[in-house]
Amino acid sequence: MSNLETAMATLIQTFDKYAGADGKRATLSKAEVKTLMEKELPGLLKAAKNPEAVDKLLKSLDSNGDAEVDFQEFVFLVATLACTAHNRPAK
Ligand SMILES: [Ca+2]
Repeated sequence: MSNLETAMATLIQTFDKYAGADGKRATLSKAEVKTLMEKELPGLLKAAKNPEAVDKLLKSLDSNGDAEVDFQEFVFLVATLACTAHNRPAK
C-alpha cells in the first residue's frame, strides 16, 4: 500500500478500535472519543489545556446532532486537524 492508502486504513482501524468499546460499533460515544483522543491525539489534548475543550469539540463534531461521532464526523475531525497542521483553515 502507498503511504496515503496506509493512512486511510489507519483512520478506519483507529475508528473501529475505539467505536466498538460500548457495543455500538458504528459510532463513538463521548467516552470513546475521550479515550481515542487521550491515546491517539495526546499532543492535541495537551494543546487544548481546557478540560471543557473535549466537550466543545465533540459538540462541534456532531454535525447531525445525535451526541455520537460517526465515521464521517471522525474523518472530518482528522481532516480539520490536518488542515491546521498544514496551516490552512478548514472550510
Ligand atoms: Ca460506540
